[in-house]
Parts: sequence; C-alpha cells; structure tokens
Amino acid sequence: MLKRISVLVLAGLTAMTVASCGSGGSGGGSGDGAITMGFSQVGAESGWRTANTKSVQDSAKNAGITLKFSDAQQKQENQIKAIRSFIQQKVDVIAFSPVVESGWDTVLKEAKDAKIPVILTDRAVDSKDTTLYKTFLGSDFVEEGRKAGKWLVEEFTSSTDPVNIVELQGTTGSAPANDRKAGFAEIIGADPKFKIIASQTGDFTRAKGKEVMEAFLKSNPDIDVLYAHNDDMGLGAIEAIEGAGKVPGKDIKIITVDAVKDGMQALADGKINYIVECSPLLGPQLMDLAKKVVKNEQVPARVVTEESTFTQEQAKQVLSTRQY
Ligand code: GYE
Repeated sequence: MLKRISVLVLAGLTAMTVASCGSGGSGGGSGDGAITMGFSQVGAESGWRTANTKSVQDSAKNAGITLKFSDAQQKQENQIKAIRSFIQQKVDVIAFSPVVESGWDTVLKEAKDAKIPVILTDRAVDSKDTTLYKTFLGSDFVEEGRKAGKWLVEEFTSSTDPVNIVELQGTTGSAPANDRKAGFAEIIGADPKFKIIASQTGDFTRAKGKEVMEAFLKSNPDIDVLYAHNDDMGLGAIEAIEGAGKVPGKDIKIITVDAVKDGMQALADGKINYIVECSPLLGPQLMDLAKKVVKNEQVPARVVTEESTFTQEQAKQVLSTRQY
C-alpha cells in the first residue's frame, strides 16, 4: 500500500531556506550529476528503525544515489564522528536522523562552512539557527501523542474512577520521546482522573521495555493502562505483564506508536488495544529532496509524513498487506 504524504510548506521558513542555500555539493558529484549521500542512522534499536534503514538503502539505489551509510548505535558522539567524516570525504549531501535533539550546532556549522547541505530525516534538532539544515522530513510526533491520548479519553469516557497510567518513554532527549510525551499529556491533562503514576525510558528497545515494565509492575499493583512510545517497548512489556500473571489488552490496556508488523500482530491478537502509526518509509522522499538541495533548488522547510491509527479490528484487516 502506498503511503499518502502531505507536504506542509511554511511560507516564512521556506523563504529563509532559500536565502540560506549554499553553492551545493562540492564532492563526489564532480559536475557529472552523480550524487553521494552520507547518511548517519540512529542505530538498529527497533523494527521501525530496520524498516527505515531498508527504505533509505533501497531508495538510494533506485535513485542512483551513492550511499555512505553509518550506524551510530544510539550514540550522539558516533553521529558527530560520522558527519565529520562525511565532510572530510566531501560528500554532496548529508542526511541524518539525530538520536537526541540538542548539541548539534557545532558540527552542523562545520557542514555549512564546507557548503555541504544537510537534511534532517525522521527526528528534529533544537538548533535555533534553522539555516544549519535545508529541511526536516518526518512525522509530527506531538500529534502522534495526541492521537494516543484521544483514544484513551474515549475508551474511559464513562469511567469516573481514577485511571492509572504507566508510560514507557523513548530514548531520553530524543524528539519522538519528548513530543509523544507532550502530546499525550496535553490531551489527558484535561481530566484529572487520568494519572501517570510512573514514567521511565525504555530506550525504544524490547529488552528495556520488558525490564522497566517488570519494575513498574512490582511497585504498582494497580496499573490500568500502559502507554509505550513505540511497539517494541510495548512488546517487551507484554512479556513482563504475562510473566506477572496478568492479561495484556484486558487487565492492562496498551497503546503504542509505530504500527510495525509485530505490533500489528499483537494488536490483532488482542494484546495491544490501539496503535498510532508512524511511517518509516521515508527513503523515496529523502532522495527526491537530496536531488533538489544538491541542485540548489527550493525545498519546503518541513515535510510531514501523513499517518493514521489502528484499532484491533483494523489491524486484522490490514495485517496481511503490511510491508514492514
Ligand atoms: O518510533 C522508534 C524508533 O524516531 C520515529 O525511533 C522514530 C522512532 C520510532 O526507535 O521505534
């Protein structure tokens, strides 16, 4: 199934982007139109990430772009090293998915000084100077958190008792963890019956999700809801819940984000109650943007991926055609 994608053009920011355009790539292209992209990936922490890596690699091949791919194993220092090495190699364009939001200004300035355009993909940076990158392609994580919150409010609409929620956060300091938390809190905050009784990072991995959920279960006998910032942590937590003799999806309602195949299977099986979709298939759009920025063409400052949500019934319907 092809993803529907919407492009959000922010007029003011676009004008800034245009004004800030450098002279394009100075490296591998050497004027013959060939493009070399340096791509610094976060790691291989989740099913989402694996699908994202495949999308980027396949799309580069299809677009005839030479990809220098580097896996940072969830460490910012590795990403900074990779970006510096891409600058030294004089690639035509750098794309990266920043593991955390802060601390990028210095290295991004180095890329700008070397006149190598940078594209942010999947995750954002909090740099005040938006001329340090050409565009940001990825999801609206605040909106994803809101969607999770709205389902919960609806689900417990007739309940007057307190609703005890535990939250498994993504990687500390990452855009999706910050934003999914904020969007969810914004919605449930309107009704004091919703109480987040514990919230901790599970680093977006299954193993950590399981470990932290085990601790939550030990110290909180009365958990009604788990909100996990991705499917993988939710899947790890399901093991912990079953290990504690409880029934996931019934004794504890579970909401996750991503909608990768394993998550969708658990949703269809009744172990997860609701999934907010986050698409990892960013590769084709990334390559299109890369071709444009290398040619110094105008690109929107922000490209937002359009996404949906899934109930258990909807998961059963689409499971067999799920690509990732
Ligand atoms: O939700 C999670 C992954 O940045 C959107 O990172 C991405 C998140 C995704 O580890 O599974």
